[in-house]
Amino acid sequence: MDSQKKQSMKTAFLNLRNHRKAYLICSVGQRYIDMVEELVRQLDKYSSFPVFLYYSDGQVNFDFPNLIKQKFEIDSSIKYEIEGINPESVKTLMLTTVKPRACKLLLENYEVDEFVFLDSDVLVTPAIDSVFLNYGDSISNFPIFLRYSWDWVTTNGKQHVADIILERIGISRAPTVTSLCTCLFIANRNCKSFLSDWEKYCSDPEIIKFALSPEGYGGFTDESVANAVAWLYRCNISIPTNLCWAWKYEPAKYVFDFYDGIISDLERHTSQPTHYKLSGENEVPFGLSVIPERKNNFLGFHFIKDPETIKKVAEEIEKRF
Ligand SMILES: [Mn+2]
Repeated sequence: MDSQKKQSMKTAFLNLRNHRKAYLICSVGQRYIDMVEELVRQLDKYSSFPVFLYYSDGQVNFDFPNLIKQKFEIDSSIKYEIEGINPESVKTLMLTTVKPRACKLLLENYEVDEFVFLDSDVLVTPAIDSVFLNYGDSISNFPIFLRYSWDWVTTNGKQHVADIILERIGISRAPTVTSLCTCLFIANRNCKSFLSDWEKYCSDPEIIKFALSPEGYGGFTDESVANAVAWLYRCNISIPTNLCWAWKYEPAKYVFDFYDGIISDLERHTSQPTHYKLSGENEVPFGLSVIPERKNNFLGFHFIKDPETIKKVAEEIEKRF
């Protein structure tokens, strides 16, 4: 994209609505803090909105004009004594409260009205600002999350931790929402109560106890809780799976080869006909690697954690989007 065109698009965004917008990233531990340097560099290049990096247990060793660094403390004072359960495991689970807490702190401490949250292992394309444009006006009292390409909540034999949360809340699954991913979402000030509930159930001793018990499904993350709370709020909007799971460089090249018409052997996604799915070696198992039909809707890659691969994929995006 030439820089003049990019600048006029940015101006259009800024004039569109009077909301103060920002990106939010949250990294705990040096490995994750170092991992986001490339993502922050991309946002500096592709967006004019500020980027807030909430971090703990480490140092931020990079700077960008758009970057606001905010150190925060993990609440380690909470000590759940759960019989037969290692306190260290409880502590690890407490890290699942970090995402909603960073969101709340951002809204409480800065004049930000609306933000897009991105996981530390996300890389974006220049289309990332379109999330504000396409979904900002649709936020009511819950965040709008990226949807999974399949419905994980209904595909395991064991009782899912989300169901335990629903039992405690006293509601049943709502048919209106699909499985949601917490790696990318947009939220605003009207979502404060959702964010508090999300944080509360992440640190609920009964839920933690279940998650760590042999009967519990192991997938206890902030994501299980977010899905349960989404049912509580009857979330009925999601962002299509416009982020592609990848863990190597080759799938990223493959995606752009497809958009450039160099290859054409991608299959349509059966439940999302506007999307294609990667397969074989290019796929992150199982069925996670999905791309939208149109390149303009493609938001980036998720799940790449190796520093060298991150660099290579970011270069590929810069060259070929
Ligand atoms: Mn992630």
